[in-house]
Amino acid sequence: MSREIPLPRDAQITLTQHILRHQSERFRGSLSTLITQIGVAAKVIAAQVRRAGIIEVWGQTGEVNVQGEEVQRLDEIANDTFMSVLEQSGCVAAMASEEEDDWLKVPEAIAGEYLVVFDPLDGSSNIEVSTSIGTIFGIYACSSPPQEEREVLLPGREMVGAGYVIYGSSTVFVYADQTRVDCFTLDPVVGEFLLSRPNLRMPTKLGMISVNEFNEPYWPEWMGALMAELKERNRDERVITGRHIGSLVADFHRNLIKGGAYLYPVDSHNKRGKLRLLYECNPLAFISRAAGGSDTWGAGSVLELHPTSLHQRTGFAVGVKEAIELVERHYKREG
Ligand code: AFP
Repeated sequence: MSREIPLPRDAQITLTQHILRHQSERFRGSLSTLITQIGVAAKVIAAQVRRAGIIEVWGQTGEVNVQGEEVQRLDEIANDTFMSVLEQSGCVAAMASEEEDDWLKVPEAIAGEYLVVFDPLDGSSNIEVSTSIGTIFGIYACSSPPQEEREVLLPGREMVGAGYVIYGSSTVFVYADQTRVDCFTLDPVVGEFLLSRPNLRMPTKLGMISVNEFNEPYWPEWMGALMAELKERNRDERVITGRHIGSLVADFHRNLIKGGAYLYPVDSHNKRGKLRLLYECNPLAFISRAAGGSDTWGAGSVLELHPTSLHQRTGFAVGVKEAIELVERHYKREG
């Protein structure tokens, strides 16, 4: 007599199995392969990060990237790894990287049907001090391979999925489609990402704020007023604490799990904002919203902005809904 095979416990479900099980009919097939391939790139990068300090990946290459920042060796390794895995995946038509001046077109013979935008190594100034860093990515479906830059400059709301990888005390892979966010942890023994936090939801209670407070002299007035209002909540009892790593992706991950908000407004030193719309803000805004959180550039979601250049920057706040509403209220009053 036959019997049904019992479903494995959640903790034993691999990234590939999970993606195949939850993929909507519309994107079945190639998108699952793409996400699996991003998982492969993440494992290769994680292996390099883990050995930083032992193998020669610390330090700068001597080059300056399109953002005007010193390129770290690990930045370059992560970028090359990500680009080569995406190109060879057969799922990608074009890509844009924070580390590259221009967008890249995949040769037609091996091109697929997705556009991927990514920051290969966010928080790279933390590499040498062994603090969490990560890769952020956003995925768009393209009906035909992009031929011109304007076809790559898509608003974030058109993404079909987004995610990030954190190389921290463990390596985690977070992936979101419009409906759910799941977190996988790399089991270094078996070399697989296993489902560790299914259907992640952002807490509704605000418990922490991530902001570089030493930017205060450059802040617009509304930012000072917002911070004062938040600090006032602690008068009788500490209900909010400050947590800021300086690795947006790691700060976001902690806020997603524990209930917090990350703030980086436009200021007098960063007149157009510091964070990059395509590679950092859009994917994290997408994930935040899929998890029940929110985001804003000041008066609306960054996902609604129509990018005009690849390396466009923006003011950004992301996290618990209540905090984002407060940001928008202050921005409106004084912005
Ligand atoms: P890097 O990848 O160049 O280290 O940039 C990191 C980042 O974009 C973001 O992850 C941080 O939260 C932010 O910069 C920190 O910038 P400040 O030093 O201006 O606070």
